[in-house]
Amino acid sequence: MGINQAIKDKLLKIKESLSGIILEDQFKLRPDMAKAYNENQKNKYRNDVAWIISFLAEAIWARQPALFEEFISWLKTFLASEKVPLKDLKESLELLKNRINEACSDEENLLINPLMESAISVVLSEGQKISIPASDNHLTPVARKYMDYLFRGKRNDALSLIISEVEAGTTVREIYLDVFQPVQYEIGRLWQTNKISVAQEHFCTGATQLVMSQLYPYLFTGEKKDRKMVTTCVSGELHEIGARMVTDFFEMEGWDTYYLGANMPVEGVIKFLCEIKPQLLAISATMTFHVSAVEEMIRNIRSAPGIPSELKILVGGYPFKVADRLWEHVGADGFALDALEAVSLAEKLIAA
Ligand code: B12
Repeated sequence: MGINQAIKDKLLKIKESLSGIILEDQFKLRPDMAKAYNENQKNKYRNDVAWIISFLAEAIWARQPALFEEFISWLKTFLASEKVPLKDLKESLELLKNRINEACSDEENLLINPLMESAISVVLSEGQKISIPASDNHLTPVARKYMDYLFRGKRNDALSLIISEVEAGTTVREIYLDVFQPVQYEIGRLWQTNKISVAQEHFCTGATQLVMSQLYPYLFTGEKKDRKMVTTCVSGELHEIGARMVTDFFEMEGWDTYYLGANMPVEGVIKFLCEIKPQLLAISATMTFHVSAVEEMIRNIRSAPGIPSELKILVGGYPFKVADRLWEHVGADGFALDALEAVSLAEKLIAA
């Protein structure tokens, strides 16, 4: 086993106990905080530290410090919107670094410390990272109107808006990439900055899934290619709209598509691939701490009996956008930024 894997395993093993220890350490330093925190806040604190450790472990495993920096930048914004002072975050990162250094060997700490130090400097830096910024285009007014309907609970109006756009000639591809995708990202940003509730986010996401299903009759082009693809998310991954969009883009290009959705166990995917025998598998992951599950899924698929060696595997989702060439590290054949690119890359890989 390599050192990066060993560090990951060790950190994940101690993550729960360590998060409690860090809370106690910080309470000792800051009696004011110890007095002010109720049980709920203590739980949230421990969860946040456990989260930091998970992201650190995954970034070390992937040899991608950018994954951890990106997360700390995200956390900074998230905690600021919850009125947690940045000095508290900085202090807890310092305490965490000390405790990790006690638990790990010198050789391991040589790999861990640069990430912890750069996390602390991200907290001290001016900027804040708020999700991935959306760019404006000719459908931005439609996206705004659509989101406005959703925020006012007017799901039927949101649906009618999209259907009338499509009837007027806007393609489903444009609706997906220039309306649904930026709206979902904006919903995420508003949730991250505490401007909308989890309930509002769930309502909007559910509504968009409903509207997407109403677009189903518009997906079929009539021209069928003799090609099959399967899309899945890894075990534990709940973000499924990106995977669904990717699948629908292939359907619109005449492929036969099989969308397995969120949270799929590896064995289930392997069995399905053996039955369907597709040319392409698309794996989606949004949470950074699922990247190693993507690698494990690919490794198991490639070594399973009955899987054709020509099967091409594409990966995509948030962490693959953040970390350059992460797709190679997980053993995929390629990565694409969005659903449109995914189709052209797959066509190229299969023709090669
Ligand atoms: C909706 C949503 C949820 C829903 C998902 C429901 C569902 N049925 O899908 C629920 C409520 C379950 C959820 C849960 C969580 N979420 Co959430 N979620 C979102 C949100 C708002 C939208 C996701 C979405 O629909 N995007 C739209 C699609 C179209 O975009 P996409 O996924 O990027 O897909 C495109 C490309 O990436 C690419 N692509 C995607 N997959 C693939 C695969 C291949 C092979 C290829 C080639 C390309 C490709 O093509 C797609 C189409 O162009 C995002 C915001 C965001 N910025 O994405 C947050 C977001 C991803 N969530 C976030 C968080 C923190 C969480 C939770 C941890 C919250 C919590 N405390 O519990 C949990 C984790 C759950 C888990 N274990 O997976 C953060 C992640 C931050 C980070 N730094 O990691 C985000 C960014 C919100 C934010 N701005 O803070 N979430």
